[in-house]
Amino acid sequence: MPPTREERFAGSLFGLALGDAIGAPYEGGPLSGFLWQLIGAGERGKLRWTDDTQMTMVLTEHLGARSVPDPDVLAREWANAMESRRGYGPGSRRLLTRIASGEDWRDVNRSIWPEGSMGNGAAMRAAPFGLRWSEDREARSRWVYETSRITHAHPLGIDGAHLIADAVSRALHAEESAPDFLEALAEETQSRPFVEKLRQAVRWGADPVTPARAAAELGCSVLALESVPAALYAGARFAERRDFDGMMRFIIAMGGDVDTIGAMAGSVFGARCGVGALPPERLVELEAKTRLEAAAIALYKRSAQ
Ligand code: AR6
Ligand code: MG
Repeated sequence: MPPTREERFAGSLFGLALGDAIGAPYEGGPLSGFLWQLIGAGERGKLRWTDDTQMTMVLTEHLGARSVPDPDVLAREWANAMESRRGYGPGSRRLLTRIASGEDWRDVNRSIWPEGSMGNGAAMRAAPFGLRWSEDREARSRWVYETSRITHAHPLGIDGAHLIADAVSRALHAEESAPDFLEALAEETQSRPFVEKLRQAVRWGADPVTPARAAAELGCSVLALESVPAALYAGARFAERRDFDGMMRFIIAMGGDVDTIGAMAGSVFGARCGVGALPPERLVELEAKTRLEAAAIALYKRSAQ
C-alpha cells in the first residue's frame, strides 16, 4: 500500500530532521564533528538536529498557523529562534542576529555579499513549501522566493530553494525512476547552472555511481549549487529502493555538508516513501518529536483546506 498523504507529510519533515541529525556529527570533518558532540545545542542523549531542522520547524509552524506566510513576522520568528550552537552558517548567523536586534531583513540581506548568500540555507528549509503548495506551482514559487531572500538574496541560493520545494511536491505523487525524476526537475527549472548539474546525474542513468564520483562531479559543499543537486540525486536514488540507511551511508561517504545534504535528501525521501519507511530505531532517538509532529499535522490540515 502506498503511503497516505498525511504519512508523506510526516515522512518529509521527519526525514529532514533525521537526515540532519544523523549527518550532523559528520559535517566538516572529525574536528567539527567532535565539537558538535561536545558543545552543540539540543537535548542530551537524543539524536540532535541542527539549524536546518530548527528553521524548517519554525517555518512549518508559521505556515500551519496562517493561509499565507508573512515574511516580516517569519524573519523575526527565525531570528528569535536562533541558537548559535545549532551550527548556523556564518552569514545566516550574522544576519539573524541583526534581525533579532530589530533591523529590517531588507536592510541586512545583502550586507555580507552584495548579491546575498548563495549558501544552501534557504534550500535546506524549503521542503514545507513543497508540501503546502504541492498542487499550486505559482503559490509555491512565490512564497519560496519571498521567504528565501530574507537570508539568501543570491539567485543561486533562491534557485536551490525552488528546486527542493519542487522536488518535495513531485515526490508526493511521482513514482518515477531516479533519472526520470531528476530529468523532470531539470525541465521545470529555469536555472541553467542547476540544469547542468541535474543532467549530469541523469546521464548516470541506473548506474550506481560511487559517493566519491557523485561528490566530485556534483559537489557537496555548503553552496546551494553543489549540495542541492547532490541531495536530489541521493534522495531520488535511494527512495526508489526505500533505503534510508543506505542513503545516509552514501551521503556520509560523499562528505562535505553532510547534515544539510541529509536534511534535503531526507525530505524528498520521506515525501515519496512516507514516515513508515524511516528507520524506527533512529526515530525514537530523535529530539523534539512531539513538536515536529504537531507542526506536520497543522501543515497537513492547512494544506487540505
Ligand atoms: N559569495 C561568496 N561566498 C559565499 C556567498 C557569496 N555570495 N554566499 C555564500 N557563500 P551562509 P547558510 C559561502 O553563511 O547558507 C550550515 O551548516 C560563504 O563561505 O549564508 O545559511 C547550514 O546548515 C558562506 O559562509 O550560510 C548549511 O549547511 C557559506 O557559503 C550551511 O552552513 C554559507 O553561506 C550553509 O548555511
Ligand atoms: Mg548544515
